[in-house]
Amino acid sequence: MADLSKLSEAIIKGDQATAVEVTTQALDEGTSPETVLNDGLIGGMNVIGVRFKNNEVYIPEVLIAARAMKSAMEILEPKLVEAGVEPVGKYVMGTVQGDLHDIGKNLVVMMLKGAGFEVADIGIDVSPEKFVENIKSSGAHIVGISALLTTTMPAMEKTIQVIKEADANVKIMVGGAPVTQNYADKIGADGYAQDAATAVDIAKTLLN
Ligand code: B1M
Repeated sequence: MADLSKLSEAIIKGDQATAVEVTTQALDEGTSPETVLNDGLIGGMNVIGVRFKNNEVYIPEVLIAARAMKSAMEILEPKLVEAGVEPVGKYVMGTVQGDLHDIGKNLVVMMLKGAGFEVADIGIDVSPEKFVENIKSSGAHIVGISALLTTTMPAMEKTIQVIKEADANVKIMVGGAPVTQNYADKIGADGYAQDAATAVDIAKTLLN
């Protein structure tokens, strides 16, 4: 019988081969894809999220864990689709116009995926119009905007204005090193997170 705690442990350690092996074994034995996802993969990523937040692990460990998760997800995803498992929420994420930084954004995307969100990552230097287009085409519940430069923070405010004017029924989250809760409140965002693990907590709160 596949041991899903071994799968969580493999994600935490970033052990791709074991993650793939246990996922395959669990599915072959008839464990539901949802159980494999929740008890194995998401369980492991949650641990990494908490450790990252507490500075017990750093960016390389998170990236390695996310890589192991991605390999296991490649096997699991078709089974989840067959089983009709709904994502916990749909999320569109991009770096604001004029800004090319994406390392932090990518980490947030990985953690959101790890928590069961379906994420459309629309990249860097994203115009307000492209945000709106993608929110509408994906039916996203939440849009995330990342900025790393003080000079691109005003573009964040502009993006929020355009999204609101487009009447897109979506919650708006912002983040990135220069962004603060005060700034988020000032520009009318619904949520702010200072790191990737908190971003997942805030996103879950915004769904309710
Ligand atoms: Co740039 N850069 N950079 N840079 N760069 C900074 C940001 C800077 C602080 C360096 C410095 O001067 N000390 C400075 C900004 C100063 C300021 O605005 N006050 C700066 C500058 C000036 C520039 C250029 C203008 C340099 C130049 O060309 N003269 C230029 C701008 C280009 C542009 O964007 N138009 C530039 C270019 C670059 C590179 C391309 C070389 C490269 C980016 C590569 C890439 O991203 N693919 C780069 C890098 C790597 C950095 C530093 C060194 C590292 C940024 C990073 O990845 N951090 C950075 C200095 C530093 O931070 N030490 C710097 C790690 C990452 C995990 O953290 O992105 O904060 P972070 O993400 C965190 C949280 O903020 C949060 O979660 C993440 C994980 O915990 N988070 C969110 C992020 N997005 C979120 C969204 C959310 C929620 C949470 O919800 C939606």
